[in-house]
Amino acid sequence: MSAPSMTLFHNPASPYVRKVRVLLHETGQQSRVALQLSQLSPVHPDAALNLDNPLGKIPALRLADGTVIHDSRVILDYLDHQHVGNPRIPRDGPARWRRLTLASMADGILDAAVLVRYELALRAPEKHWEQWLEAQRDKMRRALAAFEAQAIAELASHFDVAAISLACALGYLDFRHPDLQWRTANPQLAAWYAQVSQRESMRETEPPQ
Ligand code: 99T
Repeated sequence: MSAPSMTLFHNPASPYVRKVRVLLHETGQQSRVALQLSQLSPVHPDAALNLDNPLGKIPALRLADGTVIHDSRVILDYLDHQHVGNPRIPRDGPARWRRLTLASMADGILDAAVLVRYELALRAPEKHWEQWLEAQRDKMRRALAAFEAQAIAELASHFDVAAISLACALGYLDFRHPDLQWRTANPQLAAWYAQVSQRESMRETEPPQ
C-alpha cells in the first residue's frame, strides 16, 4: 500500500471532520489521507493550522501538491471526485440541489450546536446569553422537525452527502447535547439513525466518550 498523499487536520470531537472521514471510508479512500491532530477552540487556536487555514478551523486538507482546501463541504466535493464509485454528491440536475440543500440543513444544525457548545464550554456561566442559546436550539429543533416531516424516505434512499451530514450532526447532538433529547420529537429520524450509525464508517469515527 502506498503512503498517504494527503493530510487531514482533524480532531475526533469535530463533527465536520467526521463527515470527511465517513466519506473517505464509504469511498474506500482512507489510506490516501494521514491524520494530523489539531487541538483548538476559537480562543485557543492551533498556530500550525493557522498557517494553512487562516480561519483556524478544521477540517482542512493538505493535498499532495501542498495546496490546502477547506471547509468540510469543499473537502467532501473534492474527495468525491477522487474515486470511481457512485458519486456521493450528485453531479447535476435537481438531485444535486436537493441533496446539497439537505446537507446544508444538517450543517446548519451543526453550526448551531457548535455555537451552543462554545458558549457553554468557553464562556463564564454568568455571561451565558440564554435567549441566544435558546434561539440556536430552536434552529436545531426546526431543522430536525423538517427532516422528520419531509425527508425520511430521501435519507433512507442513499448514504450520500445529505445522509452523511445529518448522521454526523445527530452523532454530535448525542455527544455534546444529550439534554436536547432529539429522539423524543423525531422518532423516524431516531429509527433511521439507529440503522446508519451501525455502518462501519460511522462506528469507526465515533467521537470520544
Ligand atoms: O472556530 C474555531 O476557531 C475552531 N473551530 C473549529 O474548527 C470547528 C471544530 S468542531 N470546525 C468548524 O467550525 C468548521 C465549520 C466549517 N463550516 C466546515 O468545515 O464545514 C469542534 C466541535 C467540538 O469540539 O465540540
